[in-house]
Amino acid sequence: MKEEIAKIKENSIKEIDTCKDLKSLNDVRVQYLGKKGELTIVLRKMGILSPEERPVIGSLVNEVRDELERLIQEKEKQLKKEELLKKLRTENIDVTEPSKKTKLGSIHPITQIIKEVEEIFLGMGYEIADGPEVEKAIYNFDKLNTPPDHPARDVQDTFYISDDIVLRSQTSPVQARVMENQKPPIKIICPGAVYRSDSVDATHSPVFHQIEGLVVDKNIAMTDLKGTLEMFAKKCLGENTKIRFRPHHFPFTEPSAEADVSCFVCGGKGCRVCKQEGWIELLGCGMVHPNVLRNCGIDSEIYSGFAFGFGVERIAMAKFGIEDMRLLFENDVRFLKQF
Ligand code: 2NM
Repeated sequence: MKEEIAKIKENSIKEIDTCKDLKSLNDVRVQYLGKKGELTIVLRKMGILSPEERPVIGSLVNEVRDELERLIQEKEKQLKKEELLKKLRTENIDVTEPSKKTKLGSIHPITQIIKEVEEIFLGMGYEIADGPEVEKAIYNFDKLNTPPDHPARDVQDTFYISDDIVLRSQTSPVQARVMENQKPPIKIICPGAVYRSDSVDATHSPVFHQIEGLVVDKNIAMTDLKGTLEMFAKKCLGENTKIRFRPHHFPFTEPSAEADVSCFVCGGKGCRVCKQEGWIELLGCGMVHPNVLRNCGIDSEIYSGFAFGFGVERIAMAKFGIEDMRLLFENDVRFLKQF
């Protein structure tokens, strides 16, 4: 058996030495040291030996196995090194080759408008506030002077999560929360997504974006509202922009108005964008209803406020000349990269 082991040792050492790559080295390892390898088989045959011979042969096999493992490891190191050197010699990299152009994305037109409006109001000393899109009906409606029988609260118009939780239909619940938690003076704008149960068409989407503004302080009057909105319209749409107010109704403001701006495309002469009107409807606004102030813990005898709100999609469509609102939500890169 000793001779058998010596033969195995001699042969395997030769074979390890002549290996040219890692694959054949592994084959040699399996052939001698594997489960059915030649050296392993010798160990299995130890049963036929006398008790005196067993430890002698056993330690001899172990010695040979250790030796082979060491040689294989060494050879493996050497082969890996050779492989690397070969790669370095043959695979040269042309560092002067131009790289693939990284395609930069662009800011979504809705985000662009929101950022632009934020900058304008930050410049006038406003802060930006946000809050939950899944909102308590109390904040979305009741505190905003919109009673339970108001048509806006119908399931036809608002998405209900449960009887008293809705997807906010406006960003004013954020403002109700700020009024509850902060003492006047309050000067905030609230941009964000809002939800209404509308069917999709060129001018409607069940999710769209709004920016609402709120100012509450002592002696806030309608003139402050008009001056603020005029300033905003000029900064946003051009210094020559004119603004006009029409009476309107909202539950949360009294008096309420809608504001139009002179068409920033034709300057008021009439064109496709303003549908020959010369004016474009910009936003809704008004003096915060005393009930709203009271509902939010503000003394309406001491404080007054104005608020306004508009849809971002409508502004983006007018400004960028987009005729179908659906384009703003489909996120087709060919569309988006135009802006
Ligand atoms: C609008 C139009 C008019 C509004 C009112 C309030 C609050 F919280 F003070 F009651 N926030 N926003 C408001 C007023 C919003 O959007 C067309």
